[in-house]
This record gives sequence, C-alpha cells and structure tokens, in this order.
Amino acid sequence: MSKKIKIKSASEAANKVIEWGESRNIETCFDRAEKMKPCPIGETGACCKMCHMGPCRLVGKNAEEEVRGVCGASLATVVARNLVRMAAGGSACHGDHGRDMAFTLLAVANGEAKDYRIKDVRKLYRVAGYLDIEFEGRPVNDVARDVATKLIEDFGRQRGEMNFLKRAPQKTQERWKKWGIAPRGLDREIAESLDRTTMGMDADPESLLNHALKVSLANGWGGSMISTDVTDILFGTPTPVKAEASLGIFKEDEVNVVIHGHEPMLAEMLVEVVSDPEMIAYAKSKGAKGINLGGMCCTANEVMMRHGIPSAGGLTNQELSIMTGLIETMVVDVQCIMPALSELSKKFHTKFITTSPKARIPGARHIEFDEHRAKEIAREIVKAAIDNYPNRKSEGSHVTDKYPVVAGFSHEYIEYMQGGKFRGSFRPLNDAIMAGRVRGVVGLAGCDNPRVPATGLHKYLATELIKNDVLIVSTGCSSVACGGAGYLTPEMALENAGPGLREVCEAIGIPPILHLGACVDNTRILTIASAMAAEGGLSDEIGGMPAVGIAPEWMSEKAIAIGCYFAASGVPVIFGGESPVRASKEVTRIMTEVWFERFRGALVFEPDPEKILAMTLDYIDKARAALKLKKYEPGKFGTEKVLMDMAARREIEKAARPHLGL
Ligand code: MSK
Repeated sequence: MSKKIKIKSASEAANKVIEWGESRNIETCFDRAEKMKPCPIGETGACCKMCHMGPCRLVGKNAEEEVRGVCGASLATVVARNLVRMAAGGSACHGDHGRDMAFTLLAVANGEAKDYRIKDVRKLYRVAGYLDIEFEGRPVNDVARDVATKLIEDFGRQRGEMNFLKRAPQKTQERWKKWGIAPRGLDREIAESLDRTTMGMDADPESLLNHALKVSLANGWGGSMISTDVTDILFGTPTPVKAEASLGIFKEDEVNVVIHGHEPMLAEMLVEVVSDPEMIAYAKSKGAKGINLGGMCCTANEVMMRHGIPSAGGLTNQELSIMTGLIETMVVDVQCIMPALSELSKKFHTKFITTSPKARIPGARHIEFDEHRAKEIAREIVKAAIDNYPNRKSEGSHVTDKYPVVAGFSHEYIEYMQGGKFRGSFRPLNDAIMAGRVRGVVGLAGCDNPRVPATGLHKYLATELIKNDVLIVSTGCSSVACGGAGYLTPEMALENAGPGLREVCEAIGIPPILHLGACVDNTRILTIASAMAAEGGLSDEIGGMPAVGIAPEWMSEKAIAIGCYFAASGVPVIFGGESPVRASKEVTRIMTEVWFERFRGALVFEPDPEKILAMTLDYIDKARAALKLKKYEPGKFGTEKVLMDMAARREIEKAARPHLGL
C-alpha cells in the first residue's frame, strides 16, 4: 500500500480495494465519512425535532438543568427521548425480521410455501414446549401452525407478557416485574415509544429510559429470539462448519452472486439453486466454470452458519465487493444496505437487485421476493447473474486474500460439546470459570464502522481478551470482522489464547472465539447466560455473571436496542465511539449507575479501546469477587471437572445407544 493513503480499514484486503478505488476517484463510505462530519449537537443527543417549534438545540454554557427547549423540555428529557426512539427503531427492524420468519413458518405449515420444509423438528418441539403447545403424537405441520400462530400473536399482544420472557432466570424476571419493564407485545411497546416521546408527553428521563429497556426487551426476548428459533426450525440448528471469509472469496472463472442483508429466506433458496446441475450447465454455456455464492453482512452469517457459504465481509465491505469487478449480481433483502450500491454498481457490470417491498432503492432492479414462489424467484435472480457473466470487464481490484473460518456454534451445540447428546450441560464451562481457567465470557458484537479503521477495534479486543483467558462469543459483523482476519479457527487459541482458555479450547477442539450467528442471534447469548445461571455455581440470574457485552464499532439503532436488552437482562455493555447521550450527565448516570443497581446491567459508551478492555476486565473481576470465585491468576487454576474431548463424548453416546454401532 502506498504510504500517503490513510489506513481506512484494518483489513489488508479492504485497503487494497480502497486504494484501487481512490486511484480512480470511486467514492466509498470511507470517503463520505471523512467529508461528512457528525453534527456536533445531534451527535450528543441534544437536538430535539419532535415538534415544529424547533428543532431546538439544547446547548449553552448554563448548568444542565437550566438548558430548555421552547416547550421547556430539559436536556435530560430530550436526550432520553432520542435514545427511546433509537431503541424503538432498532427493535422494529429486528422485530420485523422475526415476524417475517414466523409468517414463513406459518406458510410452510399450511403447505403454501412448498419450496421449504421444517428441517429441525426437535427444535420445533422444544419451542412448542416453551409455548405450552402439545406436540406428542401430532402431525409436525399442525404443531408448526400452532407455534407460528402463537408467536405471531405475541407481536400484537396488548396485555400480559410476551411468551419467551419466562425462559429467563426467575430472578431476572422478578427484576423486570419490579421495575415495570416486562414487555407486552413488541408492536404495543414500539407504538408506546413513539407516543411517549411526542411533544407534550413523557418528560421524566428515568421513566423514558425505563421504556427504552421495555421496548428493547420485547425485541431481545421476543422479536429477535423468535427469529433465531424459527430460523433454526426451518433451516436447521447450526453445528460447526468450515468456511472462508474476506474479499478474496470471489472466483475469477465463475459467476459470482452476492446475497446481502439479514433475512435468510431468499438466501436459503439461492444456496439450493446455485448447485442445481441445470443452472451450472447454463453457467457453463456462458463460459463460466460454475456459480459461486458469497454472503455479505448478516445474511452471510445465516448461510455460513448452516451451509459454510463464504462471507465477503461486513458493513464496510459491501461497496468494496462490487469494486472487485467480479460480481455479476448483488442481491439484497433487508437492513444495513447502503443506497450507494445502486450508483456504484453502474460503474461496473454488476446488476444490483432489491427484493423487499420494505427496502426499495432508486436505480436498482426490483424482483420482489415471495416465499410462496421462493425457488422460482431465486432461479430468476441466478439466471440474471449468469446472463451478465459475459459482460464482465477486466476493470476491478481482484484481491485474493481469504481466511479459513469455523462457524456454526448454536447454543444447542455449545451445550452438546460440553458432554455429548446425553450429558450435554453448561457444567464444564461453569466449572472452568469457577476454577479461573476461563476468566469470564464476552459477547463481542455489532457493526464495523468507517469512522474508525474498520474492523480494527473488533480485532484488537478479540486478541487482547483471549490473551486474558476470556472466552468470546461473537455475532453479526463482529464475527465477520474476526473471520476476515483469520481469528475463527482453533489455531487462534494455540497461538494467542491465555493458558487456561487454550487448554479448554484444545480439549474440545474449538476456537477461542465462537461464531454464534447473525445480529438477531445475540439472543443465543441470552439463552446461554440463562443456562449458565440454571446450572449453578455462578450467579443464579443473568446479572452478576462474569460476563460483558461489547460493540466497539456500533452504528445502527439495532445495536442500541441490543445494548438495552442486554443491560436490562443484567449484562454490563460497553459501546465504542462517542456517546449519543453525552449531552446529559443525568441520562448517562441513569444508564450506568441506576440501571446497574436495578438490573445489574448498564450501557456505557467509551471511545478509547484500551479503556474498553480495562473496563471489561474490571467488570469481570468484580463479578468474580462478588461471587467469591477463585481470584483469576493467569496459569494458576483451581481443580474442576475436565471438559470432554470428542472421543470421550463418542464413548458416552456409544454406551447409551449401542444399537447404532457408533
Ligand atoms: S449487519 S446491524 S452492520 S452487525 Fe447485522 Fe452488521 Fe450492524 Fe448491520
């Protein structure tokens, strides 16, 4: 790379493409981030545009209490209202994803979406159990219809509580009840968020922030959890799978199709269609050797977790992948799609296709997805890509960098890997934490961001945390960032993990960073934390565990909603970048001190990555001390049960099921 170019991404492959683009005056999000300075008032949460007496800029040298808008709203009120609206926006987006999944399950159960079938019946029964739906001896589709119907009803529930709340530890639920944040239906909490924050409504920052927690819980333990469960039911619960990541996944001699966004319904069909012999023959008739499907952002995570489809990257790689010049079609579903892709694709031969009525982009070709005709639509898209192959020009930055990845760690598999099908539990992990072999657990999540060297904070924190014997569970673009750096392999543990974590990873043959899925799959972390609480020996609720959530490069309202539902569930969460609530000391105090007192979680903003690391280890060590666990000392462990390796697990299964001749 030439010296004069400022590092924009922490990925070498990304920087090569950025440099190539700069030499041809092709603008990307990195250039726009440089040109577009954040609004200094809005960035701190101090701008109120809820009515037309303003917008009011609540700035000035006076004390916080004295700064008021035209209506007299205080700075704390305005900042809190803005946070509630962000949480509601994020909850609506991820929640709608869950709703779409539930409607697809209903269509499958009714025989109306014939290209799909239920792949994980065991998971369907497990979810039916949570919902008190009888499943023994009933036809699978009847159970699925009841499950889908009950889940869909939960979105619009007007009274009572959402069904999945009862999956949380009892003590965690009691805290929600005590502080009035156990959500009814997701739709009701979103409507109330908009209602409360309108001019002349709720002006009490504490009450407003309570509602930010409530609407976010409706997403975390409702919309997003429904998405994770239904996706597993329909497309299979992930188990470890090998894949590859980074911009070098594209093939020069094949038709390259990129699927980008979040929802996996179309992506699942594309996986089938690209390996259809008829389609491959058609691609060969156009001079290509085959069809190569790659993923982007969280749709990539969905199909990587279940099929080993490679990922080209996260948020900041979407434009760069088109700039490789190798993409025949980029097809998008919903969420995190930069409108810039439309104009950019015209500079290359790439066909840019939108598919959701909720995410139309001017200049794109629109082929609307409909789960009732899923395969037919997927075939139309792949055919359009093949037809475009002869139009490929030599123009583009053909990078070759790619890394091996091991993904596919569902919470069910994590339980299985700790004891096999018949003795699966979280006992070994809890024991390893109690003995100090594993210092604690961090959920590393969230977006990558062009305002920092993109993916760099994920990489820094991932390596430093595992050095400190912290097990990482990752999701979303954080997983993509780690995968694109070669961190999601068991070898990463051998080379970089502290001695205790290394031993644990070696015993079971896992990476020290477990890829749990897309950003809706943060709910898998809630399930794991609940299982650890139920297992005993640590905290008997999610709060108080030696566990922290980090989103060092977040940018989306969805991240705010996730941060809030983790805080309400009892997890201290640290976000990178400047705080969107920093205009108000009062709001900052409530989100850190008051939330910690009430729920044992918090949402803290800290731009300095070294401080994020120090705060994380401090939270973990304080939780260990409060639980009276052995003081963490690298290389010095207490005694605990040894984690079972693969051979030991097979032995147990063999003994339990001799007829299978395993
Ligand atoms: S895609 S919300 S940039 S994680 Fe889930 Fe990535 Fe953030 Fe979108």
